[in-house]
Amino acid sequence: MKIEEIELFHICLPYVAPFQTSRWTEYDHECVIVCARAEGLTGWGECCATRDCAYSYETVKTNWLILEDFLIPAVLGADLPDPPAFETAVDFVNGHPMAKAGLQMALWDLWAQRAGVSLQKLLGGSGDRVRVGVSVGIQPTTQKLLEVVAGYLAEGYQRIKLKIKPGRDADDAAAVRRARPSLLLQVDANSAYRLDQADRLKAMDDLGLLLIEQPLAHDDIIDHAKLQPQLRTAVCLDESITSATHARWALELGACRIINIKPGRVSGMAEAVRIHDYCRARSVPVWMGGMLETGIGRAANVAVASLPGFTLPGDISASARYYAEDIIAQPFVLNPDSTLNVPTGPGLGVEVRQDLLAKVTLRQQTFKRP
Ligand code: OSB
Ligand code: MG
Repeated sequence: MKIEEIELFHICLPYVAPFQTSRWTEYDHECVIVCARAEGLTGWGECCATRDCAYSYETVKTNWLILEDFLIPAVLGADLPDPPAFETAVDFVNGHPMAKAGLQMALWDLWAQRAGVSLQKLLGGSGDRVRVGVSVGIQPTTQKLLEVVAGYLAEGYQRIKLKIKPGRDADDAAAVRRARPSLLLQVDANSAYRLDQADRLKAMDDLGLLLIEQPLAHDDIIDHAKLQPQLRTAVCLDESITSATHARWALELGACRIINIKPGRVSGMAEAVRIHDYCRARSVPVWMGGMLETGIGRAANVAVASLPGFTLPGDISASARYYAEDIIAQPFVLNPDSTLNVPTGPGLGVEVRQDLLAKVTLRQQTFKRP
């Protein structure tokens, strides 16, 4: 499959509500959307880096820069029949997994369309729905948190993730637990703690949490390996796992018992599947994380989450949880059983609303071979 043209869009889409974590607050979703053309087909992808670098060193602008200067020149005009061919073509670029993943996603859309199948089918996933939950940002007060959680439960979400930070952790989580004794509940610290603050995390050990996500630094598998044995609750790594090799290191060291997979964070769906396969062979549960994606990235995440090792509900909520208007024609809607439908059309199976895309685009550029 010869890649003939690539288009980039830097977009900004407002959220229905601000999203606060231990390290940053987001008011709108800036990201790079990738459009790739080959053999009369159009494929879409989304890079998941945010405007600032609190979650990862990558940003919207570094995504654009790495795509423009290195990744796009490496793939334009090249014959890329399958994911391994793409991975080989961009292997000379160290790091920048989110930039690579956005471009790879657009090519997966093309590969699946060319094969005449859905992305789910091409990946080997199954089932018509995936189980999902919702990630709840830090709220101004515990009272407000209880109200927000109650609102999501009323909408039908059956699993809640609370963002936490020192000072807004055990008390908040205990309040939610008291209100909902049997709720599937988990917390995410986004690297807000140090190992010498383990007592704050132990304070949540009796709350029946599914997991504690990324308590320590993004690049610190070693201290996570010292923390996990001190807790009964499973540690789940997010930021620390950027490849299947990191997953192996973390599991061999005992740094976690669960892994959050985000295709964007691990350089693309191909590596996401490798992490899934590695964990599944060892009976380590995985679940699909989220980066507040538009419908494009969401469609990819839903398809990957239909692989059999994704045994815990994902951070892939309905479009309306994020956006008043998503850039896809049919937004994702929550089913009463706390699931989202897996698209069945060819490729990603979503239709991009070009009118709305143009409206939210801050910068656009088309790349062709000179
Ligand atoms: O740490 O999982 C995270 C959003 C942006 C960046 C990092 C994270 C998150 C979320 C939201 O928790 C997940 C979602 O609903 O997309
Ligand atoms: Mg996380």
